Amino acid sequence: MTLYEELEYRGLVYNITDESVIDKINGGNETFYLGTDPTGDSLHVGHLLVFILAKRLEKAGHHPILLIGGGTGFIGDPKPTAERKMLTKEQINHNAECLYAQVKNLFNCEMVNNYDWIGKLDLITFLRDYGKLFNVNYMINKETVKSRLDSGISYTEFTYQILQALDFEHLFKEKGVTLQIGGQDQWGNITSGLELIRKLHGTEVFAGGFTAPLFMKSDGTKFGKSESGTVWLDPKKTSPYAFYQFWLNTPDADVIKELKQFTFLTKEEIEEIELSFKESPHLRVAQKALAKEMTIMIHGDAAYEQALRVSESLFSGNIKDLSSEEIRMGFEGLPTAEVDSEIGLINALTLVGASKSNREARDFINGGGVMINGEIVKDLNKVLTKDDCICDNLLIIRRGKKNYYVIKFK
Ligand code: 485
Repeated sequence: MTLYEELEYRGLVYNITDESVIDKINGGNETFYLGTDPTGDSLHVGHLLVFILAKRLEKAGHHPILLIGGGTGFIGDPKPTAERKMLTKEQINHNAECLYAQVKNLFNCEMVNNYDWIGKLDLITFLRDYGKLFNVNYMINKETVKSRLDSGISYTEFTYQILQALDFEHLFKEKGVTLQIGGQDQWGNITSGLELIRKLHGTEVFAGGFTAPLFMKSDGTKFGKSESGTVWLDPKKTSPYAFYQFWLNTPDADVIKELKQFTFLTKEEIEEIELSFKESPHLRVAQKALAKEMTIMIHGDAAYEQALRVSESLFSGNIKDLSSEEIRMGFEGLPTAEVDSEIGLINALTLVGASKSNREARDFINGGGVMINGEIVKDLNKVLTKDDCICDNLLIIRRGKKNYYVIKFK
């Protein structure tokens, strides 16, 4: 397989600007870039595919440059729905610093910040040297602009594509960048850059664009959200355990596709997993492999071992051996009730939603289906106090095989 064929097999190709991109990719010695705007203080799993594409290109001998949009972040890439909220200078700088540190861990490559050149550009130069090269009709026909014409788009966001074009041309000139990669939503911005390069450097030079698909789950919902919201790469925002669980919960219909797209497992390894997965899907070998690869890739071996241990303890109900930190991780986002100093077990079950009524709570307790911190409790008069807490001010109730609840003392 050539590199390009491999990328196609992986499901990482959405579009390329022309056929010559294939030869250049297979040639393996181009300098390419990808950009991200500091709209938040962490990347999330929705960003990952393009970074993984970048890693694959790097492994094959290409040279990556990562651009942080410290300049474009002031403007905002138009979203299909509505105008973006403007961020303050402090927010942008803070986010840019966070992204910088995060990406450095994830992907060790040269990084640039487009504030360094966009920030220096004065209005007259911008309009004379660049604005003159962009035709408004051409700009309006970009999907990102066209889709906003009815609802309205500010002049500011309308200009965004020129700024990204200017970046591509700048990096082409200064760093020999010939290829820009991005998600499929970046197509218009990438092709604007190619236009500019051709206008300023002629049509004989090589420059190309490559987009990766945006990820949609087979049920049509957006990828990258779990029940408790966006899945971040920052372990302070999404614990490694929650991250692990996100991948572990991948639907059967998506899991093989995701193994190809997101992991560096070989074709043979994936085929082997697929075979045993199809034989007995309930064992979830494919999900386990995906969750393992991704957790190790982003958080490292130790975090994976820990996520696995927490998952297994929760599954078996044996939570006594977990550390306070692991308990917090494992129970983050579960139904929680806050109580003052003490509460009867029956009331606690109803309060936290483990039972619909006190009567049902009694039945659950009598039937031996209620555990506190991993131990069955059959005492209907049991009163929960701070002394029952398993870590600091938390205690864990389990009802039935899989339902966990948290009681938190104030
Ligand atoms: O020169 C550039 C300046 C800014 C950008 C790219 C090149 C950022 C780009 N306009 C953008 O908005 N990217 C998104 C972001 O930053 O969150 C996402 C894309 C996604 C994928 C990802 O960045 O929506 O498709 O490219 C890396």
